[in-house]
Amino acid sequence: MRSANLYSALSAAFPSDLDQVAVETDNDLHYSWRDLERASAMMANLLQALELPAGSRVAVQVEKSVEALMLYLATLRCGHVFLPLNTAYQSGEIEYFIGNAEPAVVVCSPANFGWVSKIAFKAGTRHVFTLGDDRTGSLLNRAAHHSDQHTPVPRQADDLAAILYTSGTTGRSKGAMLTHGNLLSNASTLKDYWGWKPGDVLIHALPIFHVHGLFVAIHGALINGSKMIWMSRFDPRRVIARMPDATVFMGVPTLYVRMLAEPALTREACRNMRLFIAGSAPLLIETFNDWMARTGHTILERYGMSETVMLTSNPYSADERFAQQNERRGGTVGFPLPGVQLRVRDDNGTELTVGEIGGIQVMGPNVFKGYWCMPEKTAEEFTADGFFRTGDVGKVDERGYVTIVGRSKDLIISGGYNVYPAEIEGCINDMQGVAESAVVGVPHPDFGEVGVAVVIAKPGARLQPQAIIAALKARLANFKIPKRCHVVDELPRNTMGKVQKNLLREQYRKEFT
Ligand code: MLC
Ligand code: AMP
Repeated sequence: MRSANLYSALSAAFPSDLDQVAVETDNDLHYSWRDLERASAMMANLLQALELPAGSRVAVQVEKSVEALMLYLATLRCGHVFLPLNTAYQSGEIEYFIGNAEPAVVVCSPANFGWVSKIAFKAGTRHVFTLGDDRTGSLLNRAAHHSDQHTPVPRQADDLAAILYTSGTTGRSKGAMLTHGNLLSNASTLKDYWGWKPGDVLIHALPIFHVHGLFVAIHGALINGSKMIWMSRFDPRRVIARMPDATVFMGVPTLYVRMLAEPALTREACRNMRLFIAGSAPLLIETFNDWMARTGHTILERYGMSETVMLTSNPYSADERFAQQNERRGGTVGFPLPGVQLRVRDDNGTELTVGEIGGIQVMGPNVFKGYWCMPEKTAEEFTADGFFRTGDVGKVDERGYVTIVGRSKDLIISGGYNVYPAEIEGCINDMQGVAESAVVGVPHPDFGEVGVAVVIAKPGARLQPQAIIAALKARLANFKIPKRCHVVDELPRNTMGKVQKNLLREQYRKEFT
């Protein structure tokens, strides 16, 4: 049978002249397609020399660098499973991921080797390498001894390519298992749907440990043989300054909000740009309209998840003949992508009709294989007829545009990162003197939404909000920390005794606006 290794499909699209620039970094390094091919081959040979069982996990928590991208490609090449981890995760979080995924290899930043290797060795991982964002680390040192030729290991479409951890509404994070087939089908669909063409250049300013930066952006460029202008971190001024050299940009709404605050964002600055894509969090209609007024460009909003990669998108087509079809509508996430079935159901599972609001369910070649080692959780999230329950609440209008109106999952999306109140509440409730807590999301001008913690003290205990925040900072990734904490006497409850988070959200709605 023909191999479905994702790397083979991506590299087949590399330009015939492998000496062209594939990635240009913000510190002026130029990597050719040949560099990507060779260096990822060397890393793949290193991984293969470790003689790991098929499907071994390679867990990676490193700063953004082109070498980290090569490590992803190397993992695909040798048929192992890539497990990217947010650089903000702290030791308790990393301990959980490593314990749950049992990776055979862990790669971390040189500065974190001490504590990460301790966790990894304790969990039974035998190989821990380091990789810095300045082309240093034991991974590169070791890979340098290996051949720069490597044939991708044959994989079937159903074989795992990556595991992305996504937090649960209750309990701990779940590892979404994505296959070579999931990722390739989505990348191919988006290449056509977004009209990728020769000469496109992508500005890549997102982190590479989540779906948006790792799959949507990187696969998009690679499968089109397009150059990437690679920014180690998002800086609105630098992105605007590079727009004349680029054609495509992808970002979470916060990035658009921050660029709008820059006077340098003008029609002239965007003159060569073809497409601005937004997703991962709701794009406010004001941002959509302001962007159009300032730049003359209509942001294309799309919707996806770790479990499904991309599900829906506003249309790209610039073909006048499809005027009805090609309008990008602010406030909507567009149409289900080709091959994706999307339906809206009420709580009893009854299919809803046009305009009715309910739970969004999806099916398609992009939908993941399940949660790593959690068959019960997986079963819970799928309907009897095989649709995945997204946990998003929405509606479909008469023309087929999908709008997301909310979430049935208790989730805050802050600057494009997901924060699960249950996890934060658990940490606060463990603190001395705390009787109970509730964390709710409230509007924020920069991050879209941020968490606010509302805490009740045990009788006789005195709690300081700042001390609670400081204690959380020591345990959790920084983006999860509530931006404010209130110590109160009681929480609003319904007749069943359940905390009414909607009332808290209302009460603190204006904290930041
Ligand atoms: C940083 N901070 C945040 C935050 N990012 N707080 C809340 N939410 C966030 N997203 C806080 C830090 O804790 C710190 O606080 C302060 O801001 C400065 O930190 P920083 O690291 O310097 O921030 P900055 O570089 O400005 O980062 C902001 C950002 C970043 C918006 C550029 O968050 C980002 O890159 N977001 C993109 C996330 C993303 O890629 N999501 C895709 C998920 S995939 P303090 O108090 O310590 O100073 C997905 C599926 C799909 O959802 O559909 O795409
Ligand atoms: P993640 O688990 O990080 O993959 O986040 C996926 C979630 O992000 C989805 O379930 C949605 O709630 C949200 N999301 C992604 N894109 C959009 C969008 N364009 N509009 C609103 N919410 C979005």
